[in-house]
Amino acid sequence: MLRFLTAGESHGQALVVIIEGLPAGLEITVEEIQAEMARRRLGYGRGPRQRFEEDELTLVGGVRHGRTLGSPVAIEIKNSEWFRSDKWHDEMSPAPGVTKDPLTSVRPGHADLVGMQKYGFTDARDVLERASARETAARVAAGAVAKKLLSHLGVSVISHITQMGPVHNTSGVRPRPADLAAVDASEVRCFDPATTEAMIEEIKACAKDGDSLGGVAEVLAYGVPVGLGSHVHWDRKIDAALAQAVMSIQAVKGVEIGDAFDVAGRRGSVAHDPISWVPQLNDYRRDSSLAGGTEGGITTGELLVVRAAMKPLATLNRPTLKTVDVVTKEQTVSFKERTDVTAVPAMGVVAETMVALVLAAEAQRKFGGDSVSEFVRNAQGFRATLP
Ligand code: EPS
Repeated sequence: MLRFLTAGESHGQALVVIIEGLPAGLEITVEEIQAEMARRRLGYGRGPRQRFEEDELTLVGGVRHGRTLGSPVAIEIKNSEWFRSDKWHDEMSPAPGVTKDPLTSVRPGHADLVGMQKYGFTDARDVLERASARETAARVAAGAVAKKLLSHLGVSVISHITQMGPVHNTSGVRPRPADLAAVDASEVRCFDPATTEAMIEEIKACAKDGDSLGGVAEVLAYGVPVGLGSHVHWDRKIDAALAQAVMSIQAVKGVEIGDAFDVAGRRGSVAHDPISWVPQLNDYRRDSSLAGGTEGGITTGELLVVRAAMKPLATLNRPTLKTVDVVTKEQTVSFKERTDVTAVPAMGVVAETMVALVLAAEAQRKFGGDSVSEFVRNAQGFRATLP
C-alpha cells in the first residue's frame, strides 16, 4: 500500500518525507518535484517567508538514474533560513538546552494551548513548529511523485480557488487540466480574472487591518478510473479517505465531495446524477456531477470534485484575539509571529496533493504491480474487461 511519512519542524534544518510502496520504473526528477513545490509558494497574501524560501530538495534514496527502484523514496527539503543564515540555530537546536524566550500567550485557533496541555510543554514553540503548515512542503514533494504515477493512468489532479474570505467566484466555469497554467498565473489561483481582482482587493484590505483570511479550494481529478475504493467497509470508502486526507491539511475545517451541502436541501428526484449509456464511448456516463464522482464509496469514472474550506490563519499581524498567558494566567492578546495574510492559494495545491496521494494509493491497491508497466497493464486489463 502506498503510504508516506513526513518529519521536520518549520524552522528546523529541513523537512523529510519517505514514500513507501511505489512501483519500480517510475521516471521522476528533482526538477519535476521542485516545479510542483514552486506552485505551493505562489499566492498573493503570503508572508515574507515565501519570498526567500527556496525549498531546495535532495532525492536521498529510492531513485537511480531518474527511475524509482521499488524501494522507499526519501526526499529532504532544506529550510532556506537555516542554511543561508544562523537564524534559528540556537532556538531550534537539537542539542540539550533551554529557550531564552518561551511563547506563552497562546493563539486561539492554533494548536498552541491544546498541544501544550497534551504534551506537557511550557513553550508554545514546542507545538507550533510541527503544527505549522510548513510541513505541507514535504507533502507536496510526495504528491508530485503520486501525480507522476497517476499520469500513467491518464489522471490529472488540479485545483482552483473558489472563495477568498467573503469573495466568491460565481462564474461557474471549471478549469480543465490544460487550464492549470492559467489558474497558476492568477495571483490567487482563481480561474476568473474579475474575481481574481476582487480577491486581491480583499486581501489588501485585510492586510491593512493586520488581519487574516480563509477561503475555499476546489480540487478536480480528471480521468479517474471507475472502481477505486469500495462499498464493503467504512475504511475502504474512497470519499471517506479523501475527506480524511484533505481535512488533515492545516487550518482546513470542512470538506465537501461534489455538491453535498446543496444536495442536502434537494428532493431525491433531483439530487442524483442520471445514468446514460453512450454507444460511441461504449461506456456509461452520468448526466451531471452532483455526487462529485463517487457512489457507494467507489469512483464512478466521472470528474472527481472535492472542496476544502480553510479557516483564516490564527496568527495575526495585529493580534487582537483574546487569550491567556499560560504562566501568569492573566488575560492578554495572542503573540505575534511572522505570518501570511492568507494561504488559501497554497492550500489548493496541498489539497491537490492529498487527493493525488489517496487516488494513487487506491489505484495501487486495485491494480497492484511491482513495476509501472505491470501497474498500467493491470489497469488496462481491468478497463478492457469491464462489464
Ligand atoms: C506558518 C507561518 C509562516 C508561513 C509558513 C506557515 O512561516 P514563518 O513563521 O517562517 O514566517 O510562511 O509556511 C511556510 C513556511 C510554508 O512553506 O508554507 C505557520 O505558522 O503555519
